[in-house]
Amino acid sequence: MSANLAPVSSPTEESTMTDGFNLVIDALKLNGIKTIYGLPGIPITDLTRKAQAQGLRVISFRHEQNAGNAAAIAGFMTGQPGVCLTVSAPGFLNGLTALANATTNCFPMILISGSSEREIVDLQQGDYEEMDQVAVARSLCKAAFRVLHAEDIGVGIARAIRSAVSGRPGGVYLDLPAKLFSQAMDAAAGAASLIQVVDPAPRQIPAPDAVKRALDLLKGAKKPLILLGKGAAYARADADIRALVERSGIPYLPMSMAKGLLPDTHELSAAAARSYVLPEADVVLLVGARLNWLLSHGKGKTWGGKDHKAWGGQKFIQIDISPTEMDSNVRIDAPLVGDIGSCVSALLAGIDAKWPKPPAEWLNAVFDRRNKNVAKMAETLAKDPKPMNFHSALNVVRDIVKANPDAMLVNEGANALDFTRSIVDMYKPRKRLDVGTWGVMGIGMGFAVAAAIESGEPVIAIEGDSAFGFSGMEVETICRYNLPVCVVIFNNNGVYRGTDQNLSGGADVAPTVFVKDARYEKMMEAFGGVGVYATTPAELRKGMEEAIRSRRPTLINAIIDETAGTESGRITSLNPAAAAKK
Ligand code: OXT
Ligand code: ADP
Ligand code: MG
Repeated sequence: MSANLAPVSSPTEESTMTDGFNLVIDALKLNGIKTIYGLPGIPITDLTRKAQAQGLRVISFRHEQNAGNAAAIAGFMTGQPGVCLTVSAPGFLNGLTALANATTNCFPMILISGSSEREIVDLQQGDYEEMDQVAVARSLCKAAFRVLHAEDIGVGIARAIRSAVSGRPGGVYLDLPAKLFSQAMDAAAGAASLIQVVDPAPRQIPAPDAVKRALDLLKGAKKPLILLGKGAAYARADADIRALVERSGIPYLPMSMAKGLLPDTHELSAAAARSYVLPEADVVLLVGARLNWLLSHGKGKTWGGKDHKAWGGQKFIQIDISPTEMDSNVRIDAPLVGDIGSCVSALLAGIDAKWPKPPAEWLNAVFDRRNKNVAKMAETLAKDPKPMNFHSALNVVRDIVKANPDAMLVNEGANALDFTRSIVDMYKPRKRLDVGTWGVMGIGMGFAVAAAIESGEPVIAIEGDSAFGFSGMEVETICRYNLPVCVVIFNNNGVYRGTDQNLSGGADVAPTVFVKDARYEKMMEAFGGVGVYATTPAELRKGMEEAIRSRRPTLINAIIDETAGTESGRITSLNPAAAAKK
């Protein structure tokens, strides 16, 4: 939290008094919160007005889920909790998906929601937007609090901040009933009741014996591998993580949102040899990555196991702030519990010039495989098929990102997601924001808005046409705040493809198919932004270059071969029908 913002008690008309509205705003400002993402209405409309009047930036959305996603990713980008503000019951519920997603992804976020009268809600007497919101939220976030008295606002906000950012970060719910806002209290007592949180995310130093155990295991490895997850990106230990990789000389694999922690073009990157290194490695160091479905639970064929449940024989070292993450899927031989910054620097202290580099046989095998895959990919990218496909379009995006490494990249869809991840290299940490742990559609425009606001850099959002539809109305928000966002819709006329047939032979189109040749770019034009219709890589390139240059809100409708996608992209095997055949 910023330490230099003094409490700014903003008295009401009677200058010696303050109220709930002002205390909430003062408490947020005192703790360095600069932006509220939300959607106004009863009972928080005046809170948004007053917050704006008192210097907080209030970004107003068209749907709370998008505001919530914006707050969540702001939390990931800054390490401070992103704040989302919603109205009671339905607005709160709209924000709740984002809160749950933030918690699942370990993004620090606070959902603040107005609520109806406790006395009426608890007797279920049918208040306006009646709901016991704390009870509903509790199971979907790290912590849920309700503040009933103005003098407790400082404590409520302090507890929400600490809960969101300390230990494993996540989502927190803060319930503020309507009556609280108008409660008056003495201004001096109000100011004194606020808390500026000291050291909100305390370091957690790993135990020396745990560090030694990890180093011993790593040193003895014949085929070591480092796996970097989004926890490593969140930890902001960029220089030490790079030093760990480079000094140890161990190949590394970035998870999706860890791409760019080291540039994807780094000589030790094994990203293009993923299916080779996972089963082959003998010791794997996990840094802020969970052995969940995205890593096939650390076992099975992906890891060289003889069937889909069998252990592949790897030994694991896991760095994580959450002790109970250890052994969640397979045995963790060397748990290293602590914050990533402290753990990595402790490991580094044991990796000196005499540290044995991994055997050349292993390195050669990994880099041969990687170089072959990269060369094969280069051939595919050089083709110029008609109609344009995912590869030829992404060849353009890849160049644009290379030329603009500070730009933020937001990405969702199935094929539009998976191809972008493997084709578009990232060069800097925390630039790639995507569907994360849940593979959730709908993060696109909320993430894009927050990425622009929090970074000030141009934002490129690569969106499947289905994915875009979940948050598409926020193009108005992007235009309203004149944000430098370039949305590129990979339009293949549907979910995965545009070619499915109705199996009954009836008149309705298949469930995965959309209106053909939809003119999405006109949505952006409707609100004063730039719309581009692109059927070739050259048109796409021109549109993207102009968007980055002008910083004007732009939507490029990139027409992709409707036959090009595969069912569920790279995760076809998770479809029940496909899984049953395995
Ligand atoms: O090693 P191999 O040979 O295997 O090759 C790998 C790498 O080595 C190689 N590679 C490279 N080669 C050359 N050069 C370079 N630089 C390079 N880098 C890598 O490439 C391959 C792949 O590498 P990768 O990606 O690292 O490896 P892999 O095996 O794919 O990794 C496994 C995973 C699991 C880690 C990875 O696949 C992953 O992260 N997947 C995430 C998948 C995901 O989350 N998908 C989104 C959900 S799908 C589905 O649920 C959808 N829905 C339902 C729905 C959802 N999700 N949410 C809500 C709220 N409602 C409904 C919907 C509706 S998707 C969807 C919409 C889809 O339609 P759209 O129109 O939006 O999208 P389109 O499909 O485009 O039409
Ligand atoms: P990915 O999807 O990239 O594999 P995950 O979200 O599964 O990443 O894992 C991130 C992990 O990082 C979580 O288990 C979380 O507890 C951990 N984590 C987050 N921040 C820190 C930190 N500062 N120090 C240590 N561990 C962290
Ligand atoms: Mg599609």
